[in-house]
Amino acid sequence: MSYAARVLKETIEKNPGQNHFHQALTEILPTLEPYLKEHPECEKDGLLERLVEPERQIIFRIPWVDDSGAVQVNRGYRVQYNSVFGPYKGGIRFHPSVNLDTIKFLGFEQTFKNSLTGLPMGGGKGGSDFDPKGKSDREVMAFCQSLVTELYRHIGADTDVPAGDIGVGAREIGFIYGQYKRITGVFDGTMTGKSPIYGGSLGRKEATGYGLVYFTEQILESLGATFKDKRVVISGAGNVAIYAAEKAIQLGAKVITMSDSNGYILDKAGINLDTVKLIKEQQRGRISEYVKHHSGVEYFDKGIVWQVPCDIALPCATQNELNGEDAKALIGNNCLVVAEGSNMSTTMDAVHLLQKSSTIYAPGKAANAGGVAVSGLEMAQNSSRLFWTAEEVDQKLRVIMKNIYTTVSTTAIKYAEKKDLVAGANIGGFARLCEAMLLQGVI
Ligand code: NDP
Ligand code: 2IT
Repeated sequence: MSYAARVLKETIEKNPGQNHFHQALTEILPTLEPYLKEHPECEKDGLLERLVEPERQIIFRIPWVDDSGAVQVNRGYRVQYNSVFGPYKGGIRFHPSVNLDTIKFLGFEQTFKNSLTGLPMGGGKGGSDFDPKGKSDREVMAFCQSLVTELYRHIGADTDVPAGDIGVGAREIGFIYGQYKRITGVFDGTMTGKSPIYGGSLGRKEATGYGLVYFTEQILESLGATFKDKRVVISGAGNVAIYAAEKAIQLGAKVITMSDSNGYILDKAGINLDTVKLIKEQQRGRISEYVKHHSGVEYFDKGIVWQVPCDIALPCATQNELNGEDAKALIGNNCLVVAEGSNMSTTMDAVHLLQKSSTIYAPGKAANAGGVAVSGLEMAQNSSRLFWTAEEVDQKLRVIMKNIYTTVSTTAIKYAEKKDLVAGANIGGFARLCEAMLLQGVI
């Protein structure tokens, strides 16, 4: 049995029931084989065994009082995965489905993603099973303040810098940072995705979606194509989806679908993003309300966007939202590129189908790295007490996404095949992690 196969088997056995974590391990470890063969020092140094085990996992109680006066208790998590490159860095997710398994798979992926950015950030992830949907602003604030009353002792500008993810946007980050500052008495920028008025970076809100489109642009360029006049199918209607749509539209594409967990809209004339922003960012409403604003639009409360014929597919909602049947539909419709805005958007069988087809598949740890990359830029601005213009940040984001594409595509050619951006991203991230971990000794 190879080194990677042995560690995969042992890690799965050691973490029973953590199916998302198993999936991430199964997607990553086997692709590292060619690199591990070339670098026997990795096995000698127990590199993989150390990499799959988080440095620290924190689970805590979050009690808070709802608007009716009742006490509620949620569970909080922070998994500090790997600090070889810098402070742990990764988002916080609020969703009822969150458990230790979710946070571990996200933290593991994040470690590779952050390595690919080349910025000084380790990997981590956090979250809670709290559901912000339908809660008042006061309830969300009470919850966030209680979360930080425990979390503050584990985070800090040089130790662990959280950010947003599903269910955590500017409102939640403001409440979290405010309470962190109050308890610690320090304004040190811990938390990224802050509003630019009190220390956030311009361009962070847009960064994941824009970065996803910049990455996809590189893939299209390799095919001699551009976004112009392409039909783009997007899932989700949150932070990543909205700004992926915005940049794709700016580049001349037509975005024809968006969705939420209730259903999807199909607007063949091209989605009006101002309406989506109004519904989602201001009213916190449902995507179904879009049909009240525009004629000729269809709303489906069943089915999924991937059956809609398109040239480019950008999953931007959640994990495992694109399965084998969806992949078959996309391939059958001659979709050129599937690029992941969400983390682990695609099931394993769908990944295999896409890789065997002529559709190019780009994994999230490369394609959606723009968000955390601009978080890294926010940290740099905070520690130098400077603000960069939106243009400066966007320019840096473009360069980072291009560099990631170059790393991923050249690594794919060297160790697998040109189209295998999965191996390219995994080995690209791993090679840097290995080198740095070997230099820091057995820790
Ligand atoms: P948001 O909370 O802003 O939006 C999430 C969107 O996805 C909503 O439309 C939501 O619909 C939908 N969604 C969430 N969970 C599910 C589910 N279980 N089933 C169906 N639809 C669902 O989150 P983000 O846009 O920030 O995050 C989206 C994805 O992108 C996640 O996978 C996240 O990890 C990833 N990501 C985010 C980054 C960031 O900077 N924010 C960076 C890199 C990756 P509904 O409102 O109905 O729940
Ligand atoms: O998955 C991700 O990369 C994020 N949710 C963003 C993390 C960050 O620290 O900006």
